[in-house]
Amino acid sequence: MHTLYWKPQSGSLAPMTLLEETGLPYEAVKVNADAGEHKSEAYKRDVHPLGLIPALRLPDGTVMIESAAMVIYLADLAPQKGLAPALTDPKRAPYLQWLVYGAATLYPAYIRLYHPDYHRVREGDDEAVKALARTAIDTAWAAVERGLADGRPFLLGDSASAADLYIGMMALWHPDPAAFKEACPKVATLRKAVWARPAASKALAAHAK
Ligand SMILES: N[C@@H](CCC(=O)N[C@@H](CS)C(=O)NCC(=O)O)C(=O)O
Repeated sequence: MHTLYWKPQSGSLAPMTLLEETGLPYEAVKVNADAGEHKSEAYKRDVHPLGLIPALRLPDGTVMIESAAMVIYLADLAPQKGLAPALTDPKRAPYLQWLVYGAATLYPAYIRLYHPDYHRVREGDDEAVKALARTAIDTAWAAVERGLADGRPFLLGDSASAADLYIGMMALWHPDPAAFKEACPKVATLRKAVWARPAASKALAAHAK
């Protein structure tokens, strides 16, 4: 059985979505982030060495960190669900590209926007950090929008993959939903399709609390 360490309104939405989509049995352990549980020595020792969420305990007891890695791992565990192109499928390359793009390009830009204090070198830096982050976020989304320019509903074509679920999570985090929908209508449509899925919507409802 897998165990997901999670909290509402966080990146644990992605692995929880995959757990729901794949139907793999799992236990969800809600981390009391308001009380700073994830910053405790015990949590850093036993769960996530950086004191972050999510973390996924595997059936053999080891713990996996990094949300995109969890998404790739879980999708591969349930090939019958069709959420991950096979290793030899030409779609495997763009699949991995968009997943890593989400993790390496979009996620850190959002962290800069919502936690400018993490990047503060001097008092008063926060507004500049946020402005640069907002530009980086919008530039990054424009590239995703271009990836859908041929009219495909999902990143790899006609059907949703785990990359859409991951990118669909990032699309929920934009600070200005109206501006986002106007600038990136195709991504907004993809986002709507992702969260209309019954399994995905269950994870989303848990994360809204
Ligand atoms: N690269 C990590 C990022 C994890 C991360 O930054 N999680 C945020 C929540 S979305 C967190 O735990 N923040 C708590 C904090 O910074 O104290 C991943 O993809 O799992």
